[in-house]
Amino acid sequence: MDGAVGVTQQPILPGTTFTYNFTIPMDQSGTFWYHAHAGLSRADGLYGGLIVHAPAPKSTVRGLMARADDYKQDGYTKDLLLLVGDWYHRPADQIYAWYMRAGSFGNEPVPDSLLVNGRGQFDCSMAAPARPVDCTGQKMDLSFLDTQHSTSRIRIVNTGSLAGFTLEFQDRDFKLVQVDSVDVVPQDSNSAGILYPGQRMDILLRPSNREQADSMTIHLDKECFRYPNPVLTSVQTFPISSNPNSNPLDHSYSSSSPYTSISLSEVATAPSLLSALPDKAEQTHVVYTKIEKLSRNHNIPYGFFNRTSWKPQTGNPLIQLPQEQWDENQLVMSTGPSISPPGPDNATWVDLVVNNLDDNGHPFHLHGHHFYILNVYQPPIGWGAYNPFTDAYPPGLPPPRTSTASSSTEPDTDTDTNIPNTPYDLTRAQLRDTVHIPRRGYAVLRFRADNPGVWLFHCHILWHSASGMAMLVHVK
Ligand SMILES: [Cu+2]
Repeated sequence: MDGAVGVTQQPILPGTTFTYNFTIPMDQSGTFWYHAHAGLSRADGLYGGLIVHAPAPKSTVRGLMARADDYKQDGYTKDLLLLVGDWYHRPADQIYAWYMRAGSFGNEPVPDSLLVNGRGQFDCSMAAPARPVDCTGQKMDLSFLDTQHSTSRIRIVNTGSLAGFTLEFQDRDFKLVQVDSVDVVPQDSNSAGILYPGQRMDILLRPSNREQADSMTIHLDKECFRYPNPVLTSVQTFPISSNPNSNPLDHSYSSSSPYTSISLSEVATAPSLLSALPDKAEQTHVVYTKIEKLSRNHNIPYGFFNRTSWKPQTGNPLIQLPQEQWDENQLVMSTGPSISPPGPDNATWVDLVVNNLDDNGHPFHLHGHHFYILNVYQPPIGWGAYNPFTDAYPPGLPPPRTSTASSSTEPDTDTDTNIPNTPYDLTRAQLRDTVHIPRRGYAVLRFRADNPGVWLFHCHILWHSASGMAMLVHVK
């Protein structure tokens, strides 16, 4: 019951109710969120946080997602949620209609502002008559984040439709502890990003060192902003501790920070979570994705995986139909146990190579599974596609070392034969459920197909998933 309309259920019609009944494994906890997976409702505000707390520690907690729990020593006193996302001052169907025409040239609609937990700040004089906004002129602060003498856990979700963002604190620092609900090697900074739509990061925010007012700044990533929207303030600062002299629209911030910003694409997963990762997958699948403005589609931008632009199956959802009855809008990657008898202990390890031929990066999310990101590549020039069935080794990586060790100047030892024949540095794999694949680049994702069902794999930019940038993973 993951809510994907056309895949696992029909839409929940207005005035009706639907009860989600699902079991959360003992070993899964962290920051998640719920949101509409029908049409464009997410952009109109149908979302909220979903926090899964770890069970009380018992020595029996086991498995892939077992929490390291080693940061308990950081002892936070407050547990807070920040739902941050871009925001449009018109209903999502109007925004989408603007995008889905030849005249947009595939340039995404640029948001008007951003929201933090459903509220925002906006210069009311910029409100366009065609885009009325309920503007009170009130300054917004984040004083609920203010814990003067203790550490808070802040769970940050990008609930937006388009833009990633970087989050930065002035006169405060934090420890990054989880990304996508998975423990990472803790890292100190006062800034982290880019958090793309769908992604989450958990930080332990330390108390302010000084008496002066402190604040939080959100920088919306401009990669997808390809035409100007003069009403948008893409860098916004919100005061945390109250100070009558602070100006929430003041974008200047101290550059004397001792930290460099944490790049989320490089954050290492806790080593204890990598022990399950095998050297090789049992199955390999390769797909290509792009936004195409085809003449047969009247130059309207549609998202594609291979030659298929996804649309939800109408009538019964896919999970209730034999695969032969799925319509032509469903591109499916099927996987299942390679060993008999089938069962969770015999689940197949799968490599999914995703080539992003598009001129934009896209944050892809897989339902039903976390995956290990083995490699993400952005070519310096041209395209960096990888087809494991025809290419000797992945672009951007050196050829794998072999066990012959003929070129080695070291004397032969027994350890030479233990070098795995894999081009990937598995010690640097990242366990996530969303991966940003840069423009013209690719990613290699390895996951254990141990959750039977039909799962959507889709770009988490709403305008892209709505226009078809999605496919299915059928775990039999
Ligand atoms: Cu996208």
